[in-house]
Amino acid sequence: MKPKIFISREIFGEVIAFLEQHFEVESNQDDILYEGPLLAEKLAGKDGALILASDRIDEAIIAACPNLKAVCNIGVGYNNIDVAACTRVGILVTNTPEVLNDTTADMAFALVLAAGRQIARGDAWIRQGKWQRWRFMDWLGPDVHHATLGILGMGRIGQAVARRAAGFDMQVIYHNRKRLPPEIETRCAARHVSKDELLRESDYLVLMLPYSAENHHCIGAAELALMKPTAHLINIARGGIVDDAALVACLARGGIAGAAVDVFENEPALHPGYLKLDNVVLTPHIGGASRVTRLKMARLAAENLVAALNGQPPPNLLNPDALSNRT
Ligand code: 8YV
Repeated sequence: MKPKIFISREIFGEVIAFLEQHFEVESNQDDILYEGPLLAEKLAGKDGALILASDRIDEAIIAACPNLKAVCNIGVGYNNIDVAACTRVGILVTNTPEVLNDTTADMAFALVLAAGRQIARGDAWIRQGKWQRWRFMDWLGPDVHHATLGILGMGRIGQAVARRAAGFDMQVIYHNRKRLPPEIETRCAARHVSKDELLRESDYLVLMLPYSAENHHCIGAAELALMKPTAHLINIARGGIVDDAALVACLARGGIAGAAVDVFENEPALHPGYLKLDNVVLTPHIGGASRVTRLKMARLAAENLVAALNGQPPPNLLNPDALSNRT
């Protein structure tokens, strides 16, 4: 008998077809968001799950689904999964690193340019019928070239952002818990600085760090107060890293010049203050959303699930300790 799996949200048909070669598949192609007990009901009796960032795998779900052996996330960030609880009961957890690096770095740069060069604001202004005559002295904003790009969280995506900055002759500074080896710093032309220095010096500060309890609100009122009034903040990492209420208040009083935000606390709900501001560019968590990349992510997650349920080590196993806790 084939193992049973649940695919939690709508994904590519070709990936479902691949999984059907290996498993008995129940798939939610109506894209209903199952939460808490409803998700537990769907996962009960399943051996594996292919899930997205919107699906929360917590202690209660784990306790309700004793057959579950593998949870494979389509996404590099996995703060939606209680990995420690999975490890304790031998559930293998995987993610999809690397395949989205360049797409997400492209988006980070798009947001740097959109925020600095007032692209969304200009677009909205034209659509509102406000463009009556062209004026030489209108729309005078900052440059991107030769500005200082700060990167908080210099993992694989942060490094890809840094490499793009070379094309704009930017100075790149970064802060990371662990300083990068010199050869990577050279390749990225990036200088390690303290978090305070990063906040003080950056003209464009890109957040690229994973969410964890430790990183919750790591950009709040105190950190924003250190930034230049001419600076722009770009959050493409995870909601919750920025205190949205503090950012809204700071943008409203001109504490920093602008922001671009792709990820929000409690998304898709967002702080209502964002909608009243014209110095923030808002996008709906689309950092990795190119067709090719999303397909690569879904395929990689599916390959992880096939390996995990066939007794092979999945390529992107996050909790190797779970292997020895399997019953
Ligand atoms: C994904 C992301 O599309 O990979 C991540 O961590 O934030 C996104 O690019 C999302 O997680 C889908 O589950």
